[in-house]
Amino acid sequence: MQFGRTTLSKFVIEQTRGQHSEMGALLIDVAAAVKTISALVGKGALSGFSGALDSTNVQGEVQKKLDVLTNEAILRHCEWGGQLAGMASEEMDEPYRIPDQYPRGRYLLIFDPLDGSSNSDVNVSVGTIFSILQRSEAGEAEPGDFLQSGHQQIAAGYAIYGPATMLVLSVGNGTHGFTLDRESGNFQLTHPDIKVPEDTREFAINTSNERFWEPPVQRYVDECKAGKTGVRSADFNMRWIASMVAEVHRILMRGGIFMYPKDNKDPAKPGRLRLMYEANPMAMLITQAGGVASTGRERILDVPPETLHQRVPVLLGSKSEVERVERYHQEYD
Ligand code: AFP
Repeated sequence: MQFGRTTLSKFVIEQTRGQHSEMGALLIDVAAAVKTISALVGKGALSGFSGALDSTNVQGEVQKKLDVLTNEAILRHCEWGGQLAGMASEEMDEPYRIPDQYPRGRYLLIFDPLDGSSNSDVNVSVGTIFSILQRSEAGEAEPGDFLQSGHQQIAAGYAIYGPATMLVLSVGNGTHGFTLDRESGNFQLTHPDIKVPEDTREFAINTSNERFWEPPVQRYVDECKAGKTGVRSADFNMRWIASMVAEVHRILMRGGIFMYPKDNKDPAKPGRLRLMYEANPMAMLITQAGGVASTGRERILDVPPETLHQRVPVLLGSKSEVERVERYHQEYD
């Protein structure tokens, strides 16, 4: 089927025709930024950009050179098109103001330019996560415009820079996967209408935090580890890649449950992952694929944002397992 595959551009133009056609052009610019980032991270140590800077981001995390470079790549690819009222990123304390020489639109692009970047120096898959919201009219975004719940997302997606570079996207009509054909430079539709298997025997959690978990999470993981000898009467497998994009991608491909729960390691932090540019976009993709995304006590997409960089507990993946953990939280509370 040499010429029969759908490209991302064709898909996006067809899916956004009409009310959101301008967003279609924005998504094509995001895909162009992803290609730039793919080429950069694909060079590994040859890029000359390995290692850390002596700067920290708003999270207080040491910034990698690639964090800053990939952030710049997205800003440059997307600021000029006239679709955006503003942008926000994990790597920027405040929202980015569209330069005056460019027209402004009504969309808001929020992103984590290089998720899993602590893995970039050890050649493990990393990714870019993005979310698109809109404001009522075109113009300069106010900080408050970004604080919309996950249900308000018009589109969400991620790129995964693995053996293949893929872009997984939802515009509210299912979740679809595209693979970068490096010869043509096109993203080709390879995984239309992805569905998360409702059941799974695979869980992902950083068990080094076990002593800090709340009892319902402890109960769930203990039962998985007990396998056939315990109440689940089935053996489980465990994965932890420490790159959320890679975990979510695996779950979209074959099912599973990913957990970064609330823990009392740092009581000031209600979780590690950020609501606006990690949890919300991933929750849209998982939900559109028939999975569930929860804090354990409420669905991620319902969480009302209070601050741009707020953190939230995340449990997401196969419906039956996430709902089991939610039930354990209800029984505990
Ligand atoms: P970095 O972007 O700092 O590497 O963090 C990645 C991440 O936000 C998410 O992608 C992983 O699931 C999670 O952190 C890994 O956290 P631990 O390092 O505590 O396992």
